[in-house]
Amino acid sequence: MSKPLVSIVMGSANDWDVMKQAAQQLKDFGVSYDARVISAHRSPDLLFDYIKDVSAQGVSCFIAGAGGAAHLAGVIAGKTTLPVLGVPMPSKHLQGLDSLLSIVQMPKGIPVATFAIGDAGAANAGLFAVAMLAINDAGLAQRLQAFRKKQAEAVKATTLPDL
Ligand code: RP5
Repeated sequence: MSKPLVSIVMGSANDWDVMKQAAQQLKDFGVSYDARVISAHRSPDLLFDYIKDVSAQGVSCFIAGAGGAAHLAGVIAGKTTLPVLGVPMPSKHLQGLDSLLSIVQMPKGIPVATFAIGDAGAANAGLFAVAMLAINDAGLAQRLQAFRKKQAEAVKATTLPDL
């Protein structure tokens, strides 16, 4: 793939099943991305180096997926002024409520845009990144309009079964 416009980072390979929904949206819209596993607590040095490297390559934003204490998005946001989109992973014991509250409760001054728990949040983070990039890309904006139109048409064409 060409130089990434979006960076997708997740704390564990176990997050990929969810985070691939973000990657899929970007792929569908032809937006280049870099996706990788880097843990804020298991490999903090690697994370800091990566943020520097990928920022120098010209990414526009980060999508970070993490579960549990879920500090990955906040740590990335602390190291860059690029927008950071946080996706809470569904966790085993608290079903992702822990991840959601951790990511959404960033203290004032270092924002993380927080999405829904799981698949919908990951897909929407991808779509949100597309929307941000579409501000300066007329072709992308047109494809996003077409995507929305298709969704609206699908709703319009929906019928309910007879009783
Ligand atoms: C976080 O801890 C990851 O984002 C993952 O969601 C969670 C559990 O990690 P694993 O034990 O599944 O590798 O770092």
